[in-house]
Amino acid sequence: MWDDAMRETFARQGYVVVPDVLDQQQLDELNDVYDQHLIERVAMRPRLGTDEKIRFSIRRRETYETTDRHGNTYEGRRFWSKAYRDLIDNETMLPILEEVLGDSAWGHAPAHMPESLCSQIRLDHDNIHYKPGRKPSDGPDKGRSGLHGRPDSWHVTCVYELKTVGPGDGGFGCVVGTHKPANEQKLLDMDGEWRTNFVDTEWTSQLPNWDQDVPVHRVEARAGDCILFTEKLKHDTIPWAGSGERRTLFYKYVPFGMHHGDVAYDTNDPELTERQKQILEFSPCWFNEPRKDRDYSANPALTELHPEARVESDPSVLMPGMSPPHIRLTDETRARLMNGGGG
Ligand SMILES: O=C(O)CCC(=O)C(=O)O
Repeated sequence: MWDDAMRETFARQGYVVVPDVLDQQQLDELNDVYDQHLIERVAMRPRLGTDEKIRFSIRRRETYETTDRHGNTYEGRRFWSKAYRDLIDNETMLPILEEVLGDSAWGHAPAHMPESLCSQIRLDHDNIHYKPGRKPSDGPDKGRSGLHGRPDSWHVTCVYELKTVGPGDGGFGCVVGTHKPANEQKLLDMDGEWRTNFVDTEWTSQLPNWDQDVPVHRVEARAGDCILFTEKLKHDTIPWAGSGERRTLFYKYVPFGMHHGDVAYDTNDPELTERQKQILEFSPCWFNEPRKDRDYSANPALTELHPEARVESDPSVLMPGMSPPHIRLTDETRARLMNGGGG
């Protein structure tokens, strides 16, 4: 399935649709749990005082805390059943993820990551997007915040569609090729507010001066397909216009030792397999440092640098046109590494 043609498409576009990743039984199981959450949500709506038009979000509905063997606190479980757990190490997507996150030529893993760690990828967080089917009388759907993603990002996302996304429906959209800095520059050079005015829909329009060297794709997919995209790519949510529901799951992975959102999962869950636990567990040491807006003081292990940490990733290993991952470090760490030969 993951052959040179798909690799080439992914390298050129920054995303690729991997067809038929989930079979009908998996889809049924995933949709059953989804249905259950929707029913509970609808039952809650009158109590919450919301009305029909409010954007429907299931995220963060169910959270609870547990603590792992290192004393790290985990929160959140959201949609959880065997079918959801099995997505953590989906047999089609996992080898692909290990390659694009483990081989530094793709620009996600730092070039100085030792070979032995290359296959130890981590699920950093997951998201769930839902949209009810739309009628012509419904008001505008606003989509999201605007195009985001940067060529020096290091995470990769599996987008599982639980319902088919057809032509013009909306959902995942991206600017093809902008995971490469030379193409991103074409956006940066464009006059006008390109982040929000990137696509023609019933409610939005593309800038008239859009550079057609960097076309926008409204990505279609069948239920069971997985859209694999690199977060280097400029992407966003296109307003939903489909008459059917949008049911999409996002599983976001990082290379070993690279902090990103660090949502944290309960790795004590007895229902997880050993492999799933490994994929959910935090790395024991790091090649970058956490975001400044998080407090890691209670979890010093989450800030311990790997002995091979460097201030930047060697770009000579990259495929043509790609960017290395940005190695986020504090000024103090940077100075220390430079003085110690980690420059
Ligand atoms: O709705 C979508 O498919 C886009 C999601 C997105 O922007 C993201 O995952 O960062």
